[in-house]
Amino acid sequence: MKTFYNHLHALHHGRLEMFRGQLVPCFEVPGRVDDVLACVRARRLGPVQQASDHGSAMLAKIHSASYLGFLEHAWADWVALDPANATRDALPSVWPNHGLRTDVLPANFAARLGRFSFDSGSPLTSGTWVAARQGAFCALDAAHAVADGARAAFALSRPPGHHAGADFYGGYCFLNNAALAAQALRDRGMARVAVLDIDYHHGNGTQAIFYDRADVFFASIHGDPHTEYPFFLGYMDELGTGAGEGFNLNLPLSRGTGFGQWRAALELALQRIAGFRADALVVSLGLDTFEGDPISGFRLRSEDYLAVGGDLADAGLPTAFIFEGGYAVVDLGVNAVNVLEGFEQRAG
Ligand code: SP5
Ligand code: ZN
Repeated sequence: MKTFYNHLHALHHGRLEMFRGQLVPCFEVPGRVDDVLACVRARRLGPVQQASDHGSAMLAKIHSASYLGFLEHAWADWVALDPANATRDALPSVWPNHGLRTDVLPANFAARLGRFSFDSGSPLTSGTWVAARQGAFCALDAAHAVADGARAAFALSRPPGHHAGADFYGGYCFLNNAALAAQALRDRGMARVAVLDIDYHHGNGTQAIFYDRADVFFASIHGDPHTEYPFFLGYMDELGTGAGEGFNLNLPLSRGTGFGQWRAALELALQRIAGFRADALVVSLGLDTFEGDPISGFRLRSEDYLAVGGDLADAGLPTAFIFEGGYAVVDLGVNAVNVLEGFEQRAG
């Protein structure tokens, strides 16, 4: 399969994230994608190409104009707030929560950082907008490749996307690549699109974007939010709303879950996707379900990912793989390419 590689990803390079009262080195680092790219090449998965420019208007199909404007100018505004900010990444420290107003957009940039984010673990850097925008184009190209008849395509990019909503960032994510791919497939005439999120963390942004829609089914297998990030979404009783009721499926699993139980959840999700009669599948491919992941709690092993790819191929759908989380950098390439190779072997 073709890989659409974000050649600008390293322009987003956060240094420190807030964790329990301390600034700690970022887990979401450029080396993640470099390692996967090396494996894609070494194992000859297929051609690697840069994404074409789809223009910023495409992004507005998923994200609000005010959020996109905020992101585009964020770095300049951050430095304008204080020239010394040029040497440090932007992190929010105040949020319009708990009865505070979200209908006003203060001029102060620290306030706007909080208005458009939900955590302090996602540094915004000088190159974040350019890198995230190019990454969104990779996801759009992968969707178009699938719409043009490819059995599958891979968007290899960072920053990841599934925690980003229509007007907020967080969880290392700024633009929701999987949602953009799903929307592109809809726009290309696929009547029903399923998004299957297998990152360790619940895809709260993707769920929120499609929560009231019946044309995009969202399913997610993730660490139980009672104990795992992002904590405030991803429970089993979230079924969708309005026209979207019945088109959202959360399968939370306890910290410590191994492949047997995880795979049973995958089978359930795929059954529901088959029942939905999806025309195409978008996979939010996080590899932080790996036993060696430094910030996550499932126990999948490298060889398990070959079986995951095979199970996904058995769904029989044109599939766009969108790279998400995964922080065990040395194993990340092997694990990601195992999924993709497992898919290709079964797809024949
Ligand atoms: C895309 C994605 O996987 N985002 C995950 C965001 C998780 N952010 C909070 C992680 C807190 C990590 N702290 C772990 C410290 C271990 N000593
Ligand atoms: Zn994750």
